[in-house]
Amino acid sequence: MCYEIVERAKKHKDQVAVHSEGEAWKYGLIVNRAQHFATLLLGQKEDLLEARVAFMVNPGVDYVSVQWAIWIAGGIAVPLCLTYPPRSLDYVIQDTEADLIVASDEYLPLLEPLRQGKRPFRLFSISEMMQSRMFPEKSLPVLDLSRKAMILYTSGTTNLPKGVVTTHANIKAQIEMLQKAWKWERKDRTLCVLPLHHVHGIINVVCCSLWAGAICMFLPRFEPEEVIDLLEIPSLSVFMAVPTIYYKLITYIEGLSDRRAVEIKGNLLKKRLMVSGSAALPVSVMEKWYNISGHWLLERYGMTEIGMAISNPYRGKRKPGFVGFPLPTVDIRLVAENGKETADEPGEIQVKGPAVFQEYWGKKEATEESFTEDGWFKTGDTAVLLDGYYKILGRTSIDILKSGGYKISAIEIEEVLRQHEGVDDCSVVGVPNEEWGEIVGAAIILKNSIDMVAFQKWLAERLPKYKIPRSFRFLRELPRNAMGKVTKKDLLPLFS
Ligand code: MCA
Ligand code: AMP
Repeated sequence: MCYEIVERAKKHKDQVAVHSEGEAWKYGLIVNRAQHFATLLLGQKEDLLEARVAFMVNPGVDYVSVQWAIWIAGGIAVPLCLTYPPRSLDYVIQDTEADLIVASDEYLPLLEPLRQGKRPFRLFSISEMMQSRMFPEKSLPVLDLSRKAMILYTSGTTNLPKGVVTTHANIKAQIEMLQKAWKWERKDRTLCVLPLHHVHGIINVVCCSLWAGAICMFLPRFEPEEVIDLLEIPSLSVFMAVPTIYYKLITYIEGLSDRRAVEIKGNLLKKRLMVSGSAALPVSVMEKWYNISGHWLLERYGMTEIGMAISNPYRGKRKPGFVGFPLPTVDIRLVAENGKETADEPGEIQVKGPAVFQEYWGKKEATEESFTEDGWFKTGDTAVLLDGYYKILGRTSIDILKSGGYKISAIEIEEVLRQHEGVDDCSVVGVPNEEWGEIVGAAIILKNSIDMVAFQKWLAERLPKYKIPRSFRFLRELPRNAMGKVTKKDLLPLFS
């Protein structure tokens, strides 16, 4: 048996699956292409046996074909962020020990030099794969659902990001709970504007729509005007995004004439479902979006390690500032500071269920530490249950930030800043920001004066755009407690 999403696709082979690069691509074509790519990835082998296959492929038909190819060949799919600088790409490639990499042609110049690194890998370009002779279809391996399927990188309280390993069974559970809760149907059509190296884009948008036999339209990058134009397509029924995207869409629509805004509202009203997640949705954004579109956004809570866990109802009251109820198959408990389960006090959200990840790649200790002895995953998020609805209160660690829906480790950025010759010491905090949720703020003690333009360039070579500090404070000393530890709560007011 091949991976289930591909088996399902075969049942509606003549139906359109993907809209990308201005063209419509049918399920049957994508299945054939995935089988062809799988044959090439396998070469002489019969099963990739969980070999890591990293892929840096543009959103659209190529992305889906490669992801399916890796799965049906028995590999582990490792999607790479398209905007990472070479150092960040190298980290993921080395950490997963990827032997095979597939890339859209434009990324080859970026990846080619990395082959000279500690671990050489085979690099396939999409155009080379497309041109290569069609082998007689190889028999593909029979996959057990317990096999590892994907590794996604997520920032934690430690320095470098950790690879979150999910099995085919985990992914199936993550998809099926959303099919049920959000009523995905074959007649749906969705628009993907999210990056495809995170659960929100990969699972909630792309896999869920294709699992249902629906159509997934891809925009290569988020552009408010284009998104609004596409949302006006009458058959486009489902849209999912992070709060920053809704904020940007609101700003764009507020700049249009009243007549155009009324026209847009008329079209948005016809959508079946609009979802927000990945970061707290400010009540002000929810209310403004209601005025603009007539939709109360469905806010839900999730995490790379667990997929989605809590959601406002599809039908029923969506409470501003709350994330709702546990999704099907998800068990949730809150654990207070005294270590006891609580029903009426704030506590850490702990999660159990078939969607919860298997392990952090190559990090046995970190995996063990993230679960309780009786198998609950500790999210590090604090919530409270009020009138049956969960409300997220924040994170237990001040070192985890959320900016534009991206999770960022303050420690990772501090480690990078300290490598700069002009930096003596530093501390990084998340500065509240209406548009981005938080922006990265860096308090720095300088050894000697630095040229800010050169400094920004230096940072851009080492960090993806969204991790680069946006606000700087240059201090003589950092606030510390009696133990000598920087008190980040005292730093924050300096950024206001
Ligand atoms: C970019 N800029 C920023 C940031 N990012 N400024 C402050 N903070 C940031 N984080 C600046 C750029 O430097 C640039 O400035 C300008 O904004 C536009 O940059 P660009 O990269 O073009 O930004 P964008 O395309 O407008 O991106 C905004 C975005 C993006 C679309 C909201 O951040 C995004 O796709 N976020 C989604 C992330 C996501 O999917 N997370 C899900 C993970 P200048 O013009 O001055 O150069 S969480 C998850 O999966 C869990 C399971 C869950 O619950 O969902
Ligand atoms: P990531 O590791 O990138 O998957 O991010 C998961 C984190 O995003 C969670 O641990 C939460 O801190 C945050 N998050 C996701 N959805 C929400 C939400 N609706 N409200 C508040 N925080 C959220």
